[in-house]
Amino acid sequence: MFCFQCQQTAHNTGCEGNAGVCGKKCGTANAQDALTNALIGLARAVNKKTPSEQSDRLVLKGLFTTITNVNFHEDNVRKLTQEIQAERNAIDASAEEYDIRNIWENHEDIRSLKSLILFGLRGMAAYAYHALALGYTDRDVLNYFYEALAVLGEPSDTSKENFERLLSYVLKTGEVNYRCMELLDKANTESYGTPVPTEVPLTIEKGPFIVVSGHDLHDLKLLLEQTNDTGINIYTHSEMLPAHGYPELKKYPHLKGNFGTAWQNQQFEFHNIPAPILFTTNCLMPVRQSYCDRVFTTSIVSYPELIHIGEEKDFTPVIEKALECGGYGKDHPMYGVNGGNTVMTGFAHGTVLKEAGRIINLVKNGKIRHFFLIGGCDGAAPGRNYYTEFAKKTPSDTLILTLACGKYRINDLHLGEIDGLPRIMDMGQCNDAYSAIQVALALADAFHCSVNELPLTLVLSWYEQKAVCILLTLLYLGIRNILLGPTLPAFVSPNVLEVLKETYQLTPISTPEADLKRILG
Ligand code: SF4
Ligand code: SF3
Repeated sequence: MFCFQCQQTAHNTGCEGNAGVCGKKCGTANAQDALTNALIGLARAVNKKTPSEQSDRLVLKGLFTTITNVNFHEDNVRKLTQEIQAERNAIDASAEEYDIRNIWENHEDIRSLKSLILFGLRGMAAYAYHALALGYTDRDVLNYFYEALAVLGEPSDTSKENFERLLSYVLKTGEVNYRCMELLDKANTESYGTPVPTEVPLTIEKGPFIVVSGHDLHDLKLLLEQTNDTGINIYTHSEMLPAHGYPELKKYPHLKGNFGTAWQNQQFEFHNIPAPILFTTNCLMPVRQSYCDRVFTTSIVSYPELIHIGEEKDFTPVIEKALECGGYGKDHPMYGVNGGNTVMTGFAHGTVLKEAGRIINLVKNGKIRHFFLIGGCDGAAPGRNYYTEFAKKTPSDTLILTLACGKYRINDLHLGEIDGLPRIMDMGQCNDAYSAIQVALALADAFHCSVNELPLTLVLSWYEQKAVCILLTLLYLGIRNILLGPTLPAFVSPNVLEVLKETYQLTPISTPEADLKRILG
């Protein structure tokens, strides 16, 4: 096997041998490569024809399946590959597959640029899939998957023209992902309303409950409906936390609070948990003995021997397990990583921009000196303490916007308020980077300047491939001076890094003190 798509890749070079750091086994990794080969075959078959709904769905499922911590089930990956091959044969059996090893073994710059495109497509497919689950699609977004997959399968030499062409596809992936995040924002807010600021308890009330993890709001909504009046409470986990801000989800009184912190802590937070856990997307870790009989998967997530809830979304097995486990005998307080017992969410662009006038005045009269967007994925790397320390050291006249599961490093800190606005405002899941962009654009408009001239710094943490597509969107939008950590991607070659540094001043994090000093002058 060879895989180097995520931040925790072995030695920051690549996972090889019998299994990856994430627990993905060699057989599954090779099956995912074969799946990607088949997707390129399908893209070649479609080649400018109008694809069927079935092709679109298979492309999204296929790419989503290969995201880190989504699918550990070799047989299911192979079954999906066969479906993709059958679809290709039905369209154009002469279209050939591609061998992804041609990318892994290519010149490091070609490998780097094609990896940026491929991993960006994987992240974007997840967002397109969530939008599709709510009935929202965008033909241009869908078409781009075929176009870019076909580009991955083109022979590549190391000429300057080819470097430039692939680089243009890297940025185009960011451009299309912007549209895709916009689509998902529309799908989420039209389906569930504009998020409103909401305080979320971290205490688990006594009695039966279900923990829901991942990003899929549609799955959560269906589970809330099916558990109505059953006496079972529902708790979000990890990236599901922002669900509490949506009016159409928060109206369910049994959506009670949030369980635990970010994904990398699940193996000890789920130890002996008296309740089932439903994974709707990443990040699932290899399950431990003390709770493996309680983990359920749905949608694209899959793991050998766990019960999978199929497309009919009948959650009866999860509900029965919740009643069987019974929950805690009395209220069970839990705490964030800094010891807090509640967290806030719901500051999406619709809500923040309602306060735009007030925020602009606070900037003009010097009460807000700087904005930080501390966003991205959490993970196990020790260097990720940087983000907690950074937030703690920000001066009291600065505002922090958060996104994605990296927020768990800081979301239980109480850093006070500026004129009634909490200093930490959570904008939502990783895909809600769209919200942050809308706020930045509105501020730039109000101050008649570019986003790069705003008193705003993006301090990003990355782990999996959704973070890749978001980074590409920010680069496409021309946003400079982004701080990135905890390490730089193994798939960014020195030459490609040079371009990113030169053109966008993309900067690796150093220490919170040094970075803050430089930013705030
Ligand atoms: Fe390694 Fe990350 Fe790939 Fe898992 S997803 S095999 S940890 S690079
Ligand atoms: Fe987290 Fe896995 Fe990326 Fe959506 S849940 S941000 S890591």
